[in-house]
Amino acid sequence: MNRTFPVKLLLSAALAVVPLIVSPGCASSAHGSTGGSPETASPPPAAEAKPAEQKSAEVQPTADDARQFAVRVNEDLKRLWTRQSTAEWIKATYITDDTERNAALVNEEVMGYLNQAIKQAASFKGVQGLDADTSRMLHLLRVSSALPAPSDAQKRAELAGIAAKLEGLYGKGKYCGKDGKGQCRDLGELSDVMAKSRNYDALLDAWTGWHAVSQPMRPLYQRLVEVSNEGAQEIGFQDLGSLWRSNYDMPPEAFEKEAQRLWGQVKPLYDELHCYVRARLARQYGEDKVPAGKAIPAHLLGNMWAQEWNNIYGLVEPYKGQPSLDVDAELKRQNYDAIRMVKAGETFFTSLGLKPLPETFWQRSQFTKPRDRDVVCHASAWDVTYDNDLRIKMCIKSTEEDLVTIHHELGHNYYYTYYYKLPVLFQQGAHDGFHEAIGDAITLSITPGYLKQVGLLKEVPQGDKGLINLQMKDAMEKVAFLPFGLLVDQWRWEVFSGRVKPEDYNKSWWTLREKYQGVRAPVERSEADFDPGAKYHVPANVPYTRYFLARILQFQFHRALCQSAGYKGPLHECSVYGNKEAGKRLQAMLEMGASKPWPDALEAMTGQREMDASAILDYFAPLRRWLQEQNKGQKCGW
Ligand code: X8Z
Ligand code: ZN
Repeated sequence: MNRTFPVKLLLSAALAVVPLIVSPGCASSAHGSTGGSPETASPPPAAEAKPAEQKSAEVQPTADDARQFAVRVNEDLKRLWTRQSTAEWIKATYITDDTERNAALVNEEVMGYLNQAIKQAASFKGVQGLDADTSRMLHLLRVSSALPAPSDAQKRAELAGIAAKLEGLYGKGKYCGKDGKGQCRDLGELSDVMAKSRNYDALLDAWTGWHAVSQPMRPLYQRLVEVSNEGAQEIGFQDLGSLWRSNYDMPPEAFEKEAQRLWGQVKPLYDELHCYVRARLARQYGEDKVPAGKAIPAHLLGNMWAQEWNNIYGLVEPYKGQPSLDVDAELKRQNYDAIRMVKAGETFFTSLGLKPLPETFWQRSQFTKPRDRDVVCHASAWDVTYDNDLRIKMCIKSTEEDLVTIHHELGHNYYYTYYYKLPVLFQQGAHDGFHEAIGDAITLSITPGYLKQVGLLKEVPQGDKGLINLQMKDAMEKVAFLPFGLLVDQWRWEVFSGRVKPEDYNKSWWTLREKYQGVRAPVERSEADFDPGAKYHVPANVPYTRYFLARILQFQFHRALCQSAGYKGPLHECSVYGNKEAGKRLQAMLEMGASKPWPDALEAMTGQREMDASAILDYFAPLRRWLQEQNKGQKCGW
């Protein structure tokens, strides 16, 4: 296996290396996500690389060469990724042609660097005596970009430009009425309609209006697929989907099976919820609009993508006359503003003994939507300099949904703050699903008892009826999401592999939405539409399976935190608020970052080495029994 290679070239190239580009993504380190973000660095200029090549002799690389190479790459990447996420931050908080071009240029540079560095790293394959850290860093380097570019400079520039444009189209997206002459509404306003309106036609109008925003993305996306696939192939992957699936410390084929195994565990619970909710929607909108035995029209579930259904809890509430679970109303009544909501989130983390957020977090974050410019409102968390420069970027509204999202984002920030001293290649979650699960695991401790304590609920629901109401509300958020969490990348994996061709992009999207979620397009769609692009993570190129994994992992984490707090009761009643032992357990995992394969991190936290849906199933056991009763005699399924 030992191959010879020009050591001097490799090292001098590394020295000359320019930055990479990574995307700050929604969460984990900028490079984890998009194309739009941190991804590239320009390759070492030929003029600098050449002389080294001429001088160097072909020698066998040693483990020490590999170690030095990894050290250098970490240094380069820290510099490059910082430049990248700085440009990305500016762009996301001020979308203009200039900030887009600026970000694209940095991304181009980062992509160039990565392409070169990864190829160089391949020369260490088979080197004897590599230490575990170095070997892991070389692996992480190879899978570090969600949008790899080919070495062709023109294509790299094209790809960076496309990525920036796609995210910009999403961020600037507005619907100005059917004739284009009405009042223009952005995603936030249209989402309010989806959440609050119970008028079939008003919902349909908001849904179709937003889904028109993504039509112009289609040719750009098609090209993004072609060029990034080429980039992935250059560094040895079959296609970009295979690169994404190689990020889980197991072969990509095994990961595909793993995701299906977990889905198989939770699908029966989802099916029961779907059946019950459909029957309630039929009562609201009529059997003709929501027929039994058929998929549910996608615009009736309170959310633009029908991914979480908690906004229509009022339509499905099992028992009327129980104490209200309406946190929105209390937030409004008590004039909670954005800062107060974020402070409430921080308080939960510090109650576990974790440190407060740095002062700069409060100075540099974007908490609310600026009135004077376009921004990317999709929530995200950042460490811009990979050095504890924590921020969130949100357009906070005083709703329970945003309170939950704040905890989610702070979970990312707490990961960052506990691993920022590691080399940048280790500044990631154990896998990306871990990163997404931290804040959510914390929100599982936001029980009615806790909410009452902080004055956001007047009364804690009691007895069986209270419990079922509460579980229904949670399930409408957590369980409803599962199939959506899985299908977004099922679609992209097929697109990247070429199994789905551009002429079938939209059709295949709806096939998967129906298959997994049991929802259908509310109006006829065609290949003039590009409905996947109406979901942020597609134009922003952020892999999505992480959220599916996180929905399962967060319950596993919650169970482990409760155990370390010495809690013995039913999982759904546990809150670790204020428990320092739980905090220590959490911190131990956060500090590991990506320095070890994820089963090691999972074991440190939970004692288990496998992802396991039994915790989410345990948690919802009372509701599941209740749903089975309710659904008796119903024509479930679709
Ligand atoms: O994108 C996010 C976070 C940022 S990582 C707000 N989430 C997914 C989504 O909004 O679609 C959190 C839940 C799923
Ligand atoms: Zn996130």
